Amino acid sequence: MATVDGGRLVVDALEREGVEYIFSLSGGHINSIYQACLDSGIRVIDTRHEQAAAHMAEAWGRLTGKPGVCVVTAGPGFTDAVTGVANASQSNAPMLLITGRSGVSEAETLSLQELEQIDIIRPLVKWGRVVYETRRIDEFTAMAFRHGMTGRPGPVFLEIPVDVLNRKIDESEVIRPEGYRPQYRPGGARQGIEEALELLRQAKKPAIIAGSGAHFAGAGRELESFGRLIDVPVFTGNMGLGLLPKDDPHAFGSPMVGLAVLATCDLILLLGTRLGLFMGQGKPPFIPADAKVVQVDIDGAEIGRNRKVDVGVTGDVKEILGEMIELVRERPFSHFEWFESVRKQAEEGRRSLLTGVPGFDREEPIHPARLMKEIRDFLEDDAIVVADGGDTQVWTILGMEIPRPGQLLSSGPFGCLGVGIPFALAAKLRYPDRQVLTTMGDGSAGLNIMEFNTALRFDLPIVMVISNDCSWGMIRHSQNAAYGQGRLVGCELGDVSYEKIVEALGGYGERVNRAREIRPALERAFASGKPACLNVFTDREVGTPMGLMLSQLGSA
Ligand SMILES: Cc1ncc(C[n+]2csc(CCOP(=O)(O)OP(=O)(O)O)c2C)c(N)n1
Ligand SMILES: [Mg+2]
Repeated sequence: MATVDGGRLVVDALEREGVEYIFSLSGGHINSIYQACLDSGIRVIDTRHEQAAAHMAEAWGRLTGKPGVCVVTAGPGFTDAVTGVANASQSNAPMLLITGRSGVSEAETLSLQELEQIDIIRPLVKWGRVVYETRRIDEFTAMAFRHGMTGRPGPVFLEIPVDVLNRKIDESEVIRPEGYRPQYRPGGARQGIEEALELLRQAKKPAIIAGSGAHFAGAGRELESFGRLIDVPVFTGNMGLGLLPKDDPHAFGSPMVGLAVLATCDLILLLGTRLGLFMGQGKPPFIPADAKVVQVDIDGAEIGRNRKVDVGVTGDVKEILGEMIELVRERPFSHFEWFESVRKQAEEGRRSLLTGVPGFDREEPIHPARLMKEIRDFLEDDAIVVADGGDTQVWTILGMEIPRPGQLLSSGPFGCLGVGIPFALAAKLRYPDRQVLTTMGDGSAGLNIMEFNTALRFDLPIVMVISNDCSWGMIRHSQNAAYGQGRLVGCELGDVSYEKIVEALGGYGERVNRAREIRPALERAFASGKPACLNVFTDREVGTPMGLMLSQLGSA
């Protein structure tokens, strides 16, 4: 009988799950996985920092709905990846981290890179285990996929000690799992669905807010039909952005831009969105204090977080919306008048969001809102935008119109600066024929800029547009607001030629100072066919309400 080693067993399991890439940085503890990849269809995308590999795996998971796989070596390789796992954990993104470890036989001998990794990662993952037997590696990898993909998505973790990984065993000893995942997603209790619909029917001014849960359930078509059937404003947030086509009159964009409408609602139907940061913790103006709330979530533990919910239904958003649609068809109702009364107001609000800010028309210094408008007008309809940075990220989320889901990626509630370049690389890998652009604060640009080397090596021509205010802007504005001028600490970064760093790595770079130069620079950057950096100098004095909110953190 043939023998196999642990690396082969990992790769067998990944291939069975349809994995195409692993995001990684090399190390002695994971060599046998690399070797098995060479003889398989799986390509190793090696980054310059494990954090970036983890971020790429998260973005891959968000874009495909299946866990992105990150493989890192023991000890420092693992600790470098932890930030990426933490971000994926807060964003409910499907991702699998496989890490090497010093050998079981060397435990407590002060061997190379020995660390109790599982204790560090436990709070960040849905499920995490150490594999102690080579013959069970395939089985444990299958378990990791089951845990990662069942119910609410999130990161999972597998640690394989180097002696377990390198051991060769007889093929006949290997446990090969089969039929290890559910084929169908959970629907909600019928009575709950009927109660929810009854509240919706009675409401005078209802709205829907759909989030990442609706995206991961693939509920776009159902959401579109349901919005149209009962005529309600549909807001979308996080990975749910773009679930309705942007020209659908029911698509009201992000809740952040629709606060005026939301503030007048008497019922909110939450579909796969948590009542956390981006939902103002469920408080006004996101959700009026006296509004009724119906919440649908795949994770019952999310229902009623931060505020009272009138009806909570646990289950998959697509399944539940499907049932609701059938029930409304049997007994139709519509909120057309209310919907019509707010549609124009919302449209106007969205139109003037960027152009209405003072300084928008100025040539120099460029207003960040102007930068976003220029980017938005330039990009093709299927482009993917990644938002990174402090104020820059907020301007991007406010400024972009997202035609389809998965076209705007930001760090999510973990607020992790530095995701931009790795997220963009994963997006380009997934969609080589589409424009991929990441906006970026100058501070954030510094965190993972070496990944332009990864971009060059794997021919991933992303475009990074830095909104350069020569500082950690969001924090500078919040310090100013809280402590006054003259009390700034640790915020200034100076004028750095980031475009030259990218040029030095082999990419394309340009500096931009005037508003009218933005569009031609974007054209040249994309036409270059290389990974590119536009270093755009923007108005240092412009902050965002989010920055001011930060200044009040802890003062309540
Ligand atoms: C990894 C990480 N470190 C620190 C912070 C705290 N932080 C939030 S916003 C911000 C400033 C970001 O500056 P920049 O990237 O230049 O964007 P700008 O606000 O200037 O647009 C900082 C340091 C964070 N969110 N993430
Ligand atoms: Mg900045």
